[in-house]
Amino acid sequence: MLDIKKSDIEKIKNAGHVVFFSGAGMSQESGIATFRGKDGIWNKFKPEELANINGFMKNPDMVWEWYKYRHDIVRNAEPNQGHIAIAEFQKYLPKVTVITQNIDNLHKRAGSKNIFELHGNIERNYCMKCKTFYNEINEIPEVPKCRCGGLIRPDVVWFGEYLPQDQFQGAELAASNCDIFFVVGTSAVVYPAASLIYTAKDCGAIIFEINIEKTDISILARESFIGKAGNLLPMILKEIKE
Ligand code: BJW
Repeated sequence: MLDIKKSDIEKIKNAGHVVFFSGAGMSQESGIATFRGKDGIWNKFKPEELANINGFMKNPDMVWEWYKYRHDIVRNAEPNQGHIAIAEFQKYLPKVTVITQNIDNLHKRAGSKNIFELHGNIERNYCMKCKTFYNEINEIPEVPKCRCGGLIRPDVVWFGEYLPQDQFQGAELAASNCDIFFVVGTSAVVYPAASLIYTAKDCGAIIFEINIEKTDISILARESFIGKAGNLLPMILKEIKE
């Protein structure tokens, strides 16, 4: 059940710019595991061994194999009703921006147009030495080498690495210039991505949260809608369409 006030529906309908800021919970219903929590990836794997440059340099084949495994899951996954609803919001609102921490490309595949990817994209890879980009090599079982001899790594952001500046700057601009900022399926503990919620709030946006449980940022939200993104987003969309 969606418990949203009529006045909030009106605010969304009249908004000039709506941002959806998504995390791993957004894709949970597409069969992609979240990071934290009971069934999270970090319960089975150690981030310090897999999601940082030292782990990769120590054991590149193991890290590559882990990304190959996750790439297979992403490739076989489909956007869920939540991704599809966000894409459909574009038809009913003047400006919609998606800022995602996810690397799975599912917002794009659902049809969203204006997307900032803060933590990269698992479908791209690049040479650490000459920075040449490579797609379509995720099937290779061991870490591939570039023509220049450099190691090829996934184009994702590991702990201790800077976010792609163009993506983060675009996201900051969107967060500081929007009327409504939806925070969907993120624990909001990873920075600087989570700082965008504070940016949006400080710049006057109304924050709505969609999550299966309350988080550290629930206190910033006008409403925290508790439930699955794939259920709640289509319900909000339906209200906007009426
Ligand atoms: C549902 C649902 C459903 C489930 N519907 N909801 C101390 C203070 C501040 C910062 C730091 C600090 N110590 C270290 C840092 C920096 C660090 C950081 O933030 N660490 C914190 C963990 C403490 N940040 C960095 O290192 C970043 N870079 C940086 O700071 O650069 C500057 C710098 C450079 C050099 C030197 C020093 C500084 C980079 C962060 C990169 C994050 N990378 C990852 C991996 C990406 C690649 C990969 O996938 O392999 O990004 S980690 C992982 O966490 C991934 C995610 O994008 C990110 C966020 O996770 P997310 O999306 O929130 O997922 P979960 O699992 O946490 O939450 C899921 C939520 O969904 C839950 O709330 C569920 O309830 C909910 N849910 N089902 C709705 N159906």
